[in-house]
This record gives sequence, C-alpha cells and structure tokens, in this order.
Amino acid sequence: MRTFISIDPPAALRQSIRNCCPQFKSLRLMPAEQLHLTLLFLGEQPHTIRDSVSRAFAQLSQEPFRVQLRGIGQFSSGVIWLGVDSPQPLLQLQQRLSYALQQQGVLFEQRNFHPHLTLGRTRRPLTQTQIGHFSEAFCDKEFSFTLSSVLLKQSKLYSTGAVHTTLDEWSLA
Ligand code: 2AM
Repeated sequence: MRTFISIDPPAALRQSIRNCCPQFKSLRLMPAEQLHLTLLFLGEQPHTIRDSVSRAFAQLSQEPFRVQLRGIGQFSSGVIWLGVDSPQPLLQLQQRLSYALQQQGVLFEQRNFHPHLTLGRTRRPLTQTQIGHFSEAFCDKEFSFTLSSVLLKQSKLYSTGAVHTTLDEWSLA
C-alpha cells in the first residue's frame, strides 16, 4: 500500500480554503474534501503499518496545538500550496513521529519536510501575476485550527488523480 500520515483540517475550514482559491485555465484545484497536510510520506508499506504507527504513537505524548495556515507558494513540480505559519510544533511532531517509526523498524525515505497544503496542480508553473492573485485572495483570511488527531491514509493512483482512504486515526493527548 502507498501510505502517508495526514493532517486533515476541519471540513468547514477546508471548504473556506477551497472557496478562496482563484480559478485559472491551466490549474486543477483539489476538491475541499481532499485538502490535507502530509506529516510523513511513508510510501509503499505492508499492511502491518497500521500496528507500527499505533505503537509509534503510543510512545509520543503530544498535546494538541494550533496550526495556522498562511502564505501561498508553488513547487517546480506544479504544486500550488498554502504554507504553515510558525511551523515549529509541527516540525517537532514530524521529527518525533519519524524517529518513533524508525524505532519500530518502519523503512521510509527521509526527505526535507516542507509543511504545506496542496491547493492545486498545474502542468506549467503559474506566472508571478497569477500567484499574486492567489496571495491576494488569501491575504486577509485567517485559517487556523487545533491539531488534535492525525490519520494514516492509503493513496491509490489513477489516471484521473489520487484517491485517499483513511485507514486509521490517532488522537493527540
Ligand atoms: P503533495 O500533495 O504535495 O503532492 C499523498 O500522495 C500525499 O503525500 C500528498 O499530500 C503528497 O504531497 C505527498 N507525497 C507524495 N509523494 C511524496 C514524496 N515523495 N515525499 C513527500 N510527500 C509526498
């Protein structure tokens, strides 16, 4: 299974974020229900990953904390994203979970973590003017939520795009 650990903002917030996005011809926006932050991309894993993540989580004692989403950017891969303001607590959680999973013997590729919420994808990068429109649409909005749980998701790739299914959920305590 192709898996990842996801943070899902509350449904109402995801809808507000989606409603803010300007539409451009070349841009494929994500549906509101798919808006998420990837905390850890685990890639191909056996079905035992669920138990491994459970054990890793049991080792962490992480209290819920606020996450503030702010700042528009794009990756060269054509991903348009919304960033995270003051991401320190999130980075710390990512590192601690990553370490705990390695202690459980879970193998996955370690990459630089750039927390972001993918808003849409384009074949060709958006122009500076288009990115400016995006930033303007988001600039006076406050998108924050309390992170109280994380999810293990499976990602199935189809020609029409990825379909994500939740396999399990763990609460921060
Ligand atoms: P993206 O939305 O920025 O592309 C499921 O594919 C999730 O894992 C998506 O949020 C995707 O991020 C992320 N993802 C896919 N491949 C990844 C990789 N190699 N490293 C980190 N994250 C990845």
